[in-house]
Amino acid sequence: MTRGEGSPLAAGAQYDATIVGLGRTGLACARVLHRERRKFAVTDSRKAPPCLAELRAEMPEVPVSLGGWDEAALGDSRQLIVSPGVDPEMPTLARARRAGIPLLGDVDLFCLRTQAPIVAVTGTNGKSTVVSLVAEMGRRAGLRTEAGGNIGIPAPELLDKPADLYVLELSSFQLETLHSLRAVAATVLNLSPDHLDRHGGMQEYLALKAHIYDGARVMVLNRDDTRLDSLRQPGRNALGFTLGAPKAEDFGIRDGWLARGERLLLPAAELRMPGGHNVANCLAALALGSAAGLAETAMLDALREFPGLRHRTQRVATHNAVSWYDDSKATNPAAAAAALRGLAGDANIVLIAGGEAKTEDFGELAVAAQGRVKTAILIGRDAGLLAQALEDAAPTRRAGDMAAAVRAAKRWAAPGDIVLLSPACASFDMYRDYRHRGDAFAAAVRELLPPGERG
Ligand code: UMA
Ligand code: ADP
Repeated sequence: MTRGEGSPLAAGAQYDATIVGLGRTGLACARVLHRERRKFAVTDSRKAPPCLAELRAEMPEVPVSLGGWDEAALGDSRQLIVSPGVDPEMPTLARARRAGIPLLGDVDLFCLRTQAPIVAVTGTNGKSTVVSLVAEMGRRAGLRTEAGGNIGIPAPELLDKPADLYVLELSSFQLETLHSLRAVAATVLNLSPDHLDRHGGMQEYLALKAHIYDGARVMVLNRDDTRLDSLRQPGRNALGFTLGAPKAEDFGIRDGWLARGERLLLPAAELRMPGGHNVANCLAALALGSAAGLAETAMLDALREFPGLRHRTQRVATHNAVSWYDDSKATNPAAAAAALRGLAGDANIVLIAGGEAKTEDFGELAVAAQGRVKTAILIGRDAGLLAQALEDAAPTRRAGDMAAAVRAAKRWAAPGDIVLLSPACASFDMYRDYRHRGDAFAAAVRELLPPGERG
């Protein structure tokens, strides 16, 4: 039976579950339940959710209710499987929970169906980089290794990819509905304000992130981020990482080398990914990998060769001794500040930033810009907010679009300088997403190069 748009779910049907949200996650959950011949329904507040056509083609008998949530139907389910984009605190779901109906997420659905060890990564910034690194380490160590979660592959899709090791990127949204994760190693990489519109405040945000450690065999801790101090749990297995000298079995830096305790492992200069923030990512990956039992030689080989991910402090051109970096994935001030601190060294930076601000607090960016940014070229809806925030830190200029920003950057950059797109803002005012923005930057940079060097 296929229900029409907006029609109520069948009353009294006693579903095993209702899937709330029909994006990529909802569809992945539906496929799992369908395969298991479970009786379930799907609902989405949107009239035309993204994965409706696939659901109807693959499982036409599944009841679908769209354009709002049908409370009676939700109440008729033994559990609700809530997509990350849906706030579990919204009144309908809060009422269902109060009525005793358990809410779980897609990651639970996955965890309850696999025995393979899981490495779990959360944090405000660096998640995708660390997840990709650990996955590469696992492969080098000869394990079938699959990565998924917030990185773009809903965890339930991983059930189709048998593996010896799974590496999951978990957002705070996914941690909100997670109960069954028992990771072999887990970490909160770092913490700075993000998604507070949904979570309310930093305390709530931190409390959610802390769930990643529930039942974890080894807690991997960032020893440098004091905002995470309260997460320590004396008596539990823990392994730390730091950009300072490491104590005991922790990972850190000694005399320019990545080190474990006193033991030198690899010169930081041999890493391909640029920036101190990426050194921290490598150390976190080493700690996670070793907690998961991966061979050290395999991990170090992976670190030596990993080029970094696209749109994360990725060098897209060097011309006239000016290096151009695409860091479009820096959608919050802490990420852009880390890129500035990580890349600057002795070089001056021409920063291109702006877009749709996720916060009004650009204090951390202003501090990082001081003494590093020779000029900031601002674009997008909240350019004014950034201009105000950076006022005392660096000269600022406005540009109408990315091409104009790149042309202006070329005028201001001298040999030895770096031009860095690190927006500190979301992209949706001008672009489909951060990839689209990064590609627009790279294309505009290519336009400025002599034809023979455009690649
Ligand atoms: N939505 C509705 N009504 C609904 C259901 C969803 O309006 O009934 C809206 C949500 O408000 C949201 C959008 O639809 O804006 C997508 O929500 P979804 O839960 O259907 O999302 P998916 O397409 O399944 O993608 C989700 C993650 N999206 C979110 O958390 C918003 C993806 O992370 C993730 O890659 C994917 O699952 C696989 O795990 C994206 C993201 O932006 C990249 N994550 C945030 C971030 O990285 O900062 C947390
Ligand atoms: P996430 O998946 O958490 O968004 P990514 O690995 O995609 O993280 O990196 C996003 C951006 O965050 C990068 O472009 C960079 O600006 C910044 N970043 C990366 N690693 C770190 C880190 N360890 N600390 C702070 N900022 C970082």
